[in-house]
Formats: sequence, structure tokens, C-alpha cells
Amino acid sequence: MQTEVAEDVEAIVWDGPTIAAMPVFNEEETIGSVVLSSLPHVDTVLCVDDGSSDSSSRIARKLGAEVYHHRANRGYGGALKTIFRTAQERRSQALIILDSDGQHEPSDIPNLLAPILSGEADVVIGSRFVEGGGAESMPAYRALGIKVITAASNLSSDLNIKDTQSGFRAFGPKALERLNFEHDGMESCLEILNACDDLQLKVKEVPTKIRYDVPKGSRYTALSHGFTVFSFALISLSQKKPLLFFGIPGISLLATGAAIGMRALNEIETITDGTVSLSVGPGLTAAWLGMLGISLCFASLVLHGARRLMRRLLVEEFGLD
Ligand SMILES: Nc1nc2c(ncn2[C@@H]2O[C@H](COP(=O)(O)OP(=O)(O)O)[C@@H](O)[C@H]2O)c(=O)[nH]1
Ligand SMILES: [Mg+2]
Repeated sequence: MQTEVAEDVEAIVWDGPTIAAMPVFNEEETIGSVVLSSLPHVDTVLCVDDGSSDSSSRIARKLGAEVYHHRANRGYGGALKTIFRTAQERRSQALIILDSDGQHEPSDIPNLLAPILSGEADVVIGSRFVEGGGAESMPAYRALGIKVITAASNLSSDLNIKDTQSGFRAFGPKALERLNFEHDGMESCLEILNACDDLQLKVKEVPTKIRYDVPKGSRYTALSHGFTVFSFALISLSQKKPLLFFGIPGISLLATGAAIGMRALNEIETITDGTVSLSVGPGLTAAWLGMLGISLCFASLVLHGARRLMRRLLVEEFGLD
């Protein structure tokens, strides 16, 4: 039964336009060249302007892009939702998402499109960290941040993506039909990859170079962006791998508590002059750490069991996996 569902979905073929879409928020300096350089590679260029206060949308429309407006700012993920919905409605055979701030190279669009159009992949990521890829003048702290987020994200995923933070991505019909995400902020980038993992979509990374010498490379500071995405990666890890996330700290706390407790006991035994001068501190610390450790281990087992049960229910009752 399950195989039949998988085969049906595998067979999705849409013949709608190829679309290059970009979320836009106050990018009047760069949007024109991004639209113009993208147009030769796709049937439609789509911009989702999210309450910009500058001329971004006027410029984009004049140069041949279709422009959608959000009256109020919904965020990067909010714009992606509009983009996905539009691509689904038009049964797009391939959707490419790229930034409108000039960091992504539209001439790389064909490299992202090819694996989608040949059916080799459902999702393609333009990656800085595969051979041939790179980031011109990327500050070292950003590279470090991306590596940390990628490592945290890969702990809870089987995809093993090298560049989880690249927003330069392509999606084929199977991904467009099945992918669903909730968040409206930058963390949607990671949420989409998690969903690709859950849905067992075929994901491929192709090299691309991302520029950092553009007028306005990032809307948010590296710290606030990193914090939002890293917290999301940790929350996902706690949900997907509770044994690892809660169990390892639990066992470590339990072991530390036990070690402190043993030392406190040893000290009592070595008192030989008849006076009992008990130091309450280490004993209490050991007890607290031990209790916290046991609670975390217990929580990890309960959450792991609940997750397995839910999965079994979904598979056995609803045929989903
Ligand atoms: N629609 C929309 N686009 C946004 C928003 N914030 C950023 N963007 C666009 O999303 C792309 C990536 O944003 P950016 O701040 O450059 O992210 P970073 O390069 O990953 O740090 C750019 O093209 C921005 O114009 C937003 O709130 N709404
Ligand atoms: Mg940027």
C-alpha cells in the first residue's frame, strides 16, 4: 500500500512554467540587475515584495517581473509561502528561489534547474561548501556560524547537507506538492530542509558562489539571524532526537552528581579524630545534579517512546511515513 503511494507521488509531472522567484524587502539598488539577469533562464520571474518602502517593486515590474505585494511585512518565510502557493497553482515544472540583494548569481540558475528537469533531484541547493562553490569575502564569523548551525541541523537529519543556510534553491513538482512549512522568519530555510528529510525527498547540492560585496548583504545582524536559526535547529533536534538531546546531558549530570556524592562520602569516612564536621554543600549539589540527570533521562525516554508511537500510528493508521 505504502509503495503504491510512493510510486504515485514519484510520478508527479507538471508542465507549467519554470519560475525564478525572490523575496524582496527594500532592495531597490539591486533588484533591477537580479531580475534582468534571471529572465533569460526561466519563463517567469516573480518578486514578492513584503511591504517595502522604496521603489523595489516598481523597478522589478518595469523590468519584466511579476510582482506580488504583502501589505504588511510578513518576513522571509511569509514571502516563501506566497511563492510556493503560486508555483503550486501554476503547476510549475521547476521553481528557483534566489535573493534579490545580489548575493546569488542568476547565471547559476541553469545549474540548479538541470537536476530538477532531468528528475535527478526534487530539491537542489546552491552550496558554498561543496567543491567548486565559495563565498567571496564572507566574514569568518559568518562561516563559523553557518558551520555550527549546519552541524546542529544535520544531527537531526539524514540529509547531511553542507550548506543549510543557502537561500539559493530549486524545487521540482514533488517538492512543490508535498512541502509544507509554518515559520514566517528566516528559520523557514531550515524548516524546509527538515521537511525534505521527513518526506524523503531527493536533495542535491550544486556549487555556487555567494557574494558578500553587495550594497546590503543582510537585513539582520549575523547575531540575531544566527540566534533565530540556531534556536530553531536546537528545538528541531530536541523533537526529532530526544534520546540524544536530553539523554546525553541527563547521563552527564547523573555521572557528575554521582562523582561529587562519592567524594563527599569518602570525606566522611576519612574523618578519624572523632569529630563529625559534615560539609552539606557537596552532598546537596550531588543530590540536585542526580535528580536533574534522572529527570532528563526520564524525559528523553518518554519523548522517544511518544515519538515512536506517533510514527507507528501515522504509518499503520494513515499510511504516512
Ligand atoms: N519578502 C521579504 N523578503 C525579505 C524579508 N527579509 C529579507 N528579505 C529578502 O530575503 C533575501 C535574503 O535576506 P537577507 O537579509 O539578505 O538574508 P541573508 O543574506 O541570508 O542574511 C533578500 O533578497 C531580502 O530582500 C522580508 O521580511 N520579506
Ligand atoms: Mg543577503
